[in-house]
Order: sequence, then C-alpha cells, then structure tokens
Amino acid sequence: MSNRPDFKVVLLGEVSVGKTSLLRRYTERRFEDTVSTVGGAFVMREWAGHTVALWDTAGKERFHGLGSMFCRGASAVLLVYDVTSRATFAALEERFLGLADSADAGCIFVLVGNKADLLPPPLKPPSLRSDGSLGAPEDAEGKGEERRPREVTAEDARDFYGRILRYRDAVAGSAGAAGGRTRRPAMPAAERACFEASAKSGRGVDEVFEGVFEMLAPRHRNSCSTVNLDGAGKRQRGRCSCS
Ligand SMILES: Nc1nc2c(ncn2[C@@H]2O[C@H](COP(=O)(O)OP(=O)(O)OP(=O)(O)O)[C@@H](O)[C@H]2O)c(=O)[nH]1
Ligand SMILES: [Mg+2]
Repeated sequence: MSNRPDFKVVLLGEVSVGKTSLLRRYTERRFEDTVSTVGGAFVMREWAGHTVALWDTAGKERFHGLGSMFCRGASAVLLVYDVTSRATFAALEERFLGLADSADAGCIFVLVGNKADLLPPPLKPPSLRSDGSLGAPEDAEGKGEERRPREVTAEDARDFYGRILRYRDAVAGSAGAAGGRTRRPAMPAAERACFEASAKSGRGVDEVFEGVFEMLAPRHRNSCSTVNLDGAGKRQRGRCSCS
C-alpha cells in the first residue's frame, strides 16, 4: 500500500452522531462501544487500486480548530448527522460546513444520516381476522428495539445539499476574486450525495464509502498526466502510474 493517499476523506459532525462507529463498521465490519474521539485519527484503505486516507474527527467544540486543519486538501467530506436529532443536522450548517473551507476546491460533499436503525419500522399491512375484520397494523420488524421518531427527512437533506453547493460556489468565487480561481469538477447530484445508514446494523454503510470512492476515482484518473492505457487505448481501472 502506498503511504501517499490518492484521496483524503474526512468525516465531520456533532458529538455522538456515530462518525467513529461508521468508520469502524466500514473498516473493521463491527459495531461496539466507542469513546468520544479526541482530536482526530486516520486509517488507510485500499480500494480498487487507490489508497484512501479516512479521517475521523472529534465532534466536541473544543476540537473544531483541528477539524478545519484535518480538512486541508480533502477530496471528500462526509457531513454526518443523526436522523433522529434535528439539532445534529442544524449543527452541520451552523458549525461544521465552514470547517471544510480548507478542503480542495473540487471537494465532494456527502450527507450521511446515521442511526437509521432507530427509526420506527414500516408497518405490516393489517391482518385479516377469522371473522373477516381487519386487525391492527403491526411493526414489520424489530419488536422491542429502541425506536425514536425521525427528525430529519430525505427532503431536508436534499435541500441542505443544494445550499452546500451554493455555499461552495460562493467560497470558490471569493477565492477567484483573490486570484486563486481553479477549474472545479462538476459536483454529484443530490441523489448520489445524500445517504442514510446505520453503523449499528451495517445497513447502507458500504454504499456511503464506496459511493464516495466511485465518485472520486475518475477525478484521480483525470488528474494524472500518465494514465495506464491498455493496448486498445482504454483507461484501465487500477493504480495510476503517478502514485
Ligand atoms: N442505535 C445506533 N447507535 C449508534 C449508531 N452509531 C453510533 N451509535 C452510538 O452513538 C454513540 C456515539 O457513537 P460514536 O461513533 O462514538 O460517535 P462520534 O460521532 O464518533 O462521536 P465523537 O467522537 O464524540 O464526535 C455510541 O454510543 C454508539 O454506540 C447507530 O447507527 N445506531
Ligand atoms: Mg468519534
């Protein structure tokens, strides 16, 4: 594995939204008790011939200065919230998005609504009683599990994503005015950038990380001046010769 990552991916978000748990679920395939992160830490992963540095950061306010430092040169930022806590979602816009001003100009932003396992399960259709009347609808799954009402909808996430894109345009505009304008790759559409997942059950977690890597991979290939070409002149999937 190369010690120079092709991509730097940073997780940001409020205390206890599950950043460490998501990372652990993805990299170690397990969910267990965590302690609140101090400062930040990274793990390196190989994915389809690319080396990715995954940065976990602390949600505690006293570490926010470090969050901004960890975002320097980031290719992707995962803004993580708890789908059952409006406050954690609001904090992304109020406090965390600005920390990512130091990320790459073309940095991809992704929203991750974690703890989806806590949402009330879909109702099973009511059962037909022997006398022909309908019984009460029942939970389809997970009886006895802890449940909390949803406080952030998929539409809230898509709206916020739209605001992120406008904010990033404004940041790029002011960098341009200061003489630092660079050509930015197109940002992914909201459908590809807004996820819900559960670090506890594992549901949706691979989709988040691998969805991000898939969005980043073509950018890395395009940014290499020496791309591996096969005999037919097609781009190969794999490590660029530059790394
Ligand atoms: N039900 C449920 N609990 C979760 C999930 N993810 C994390 N938790 C719990 O939420 C708490 C906080 O998880 P962490 O992963 O430490 O949260 P964090 O965002 O890293 O927190 P900081 O490091 O303090 O910023 C722990 O008690 C986890 O067990 C999830 O998907 N579902
Ligand atoms: Mg943590």
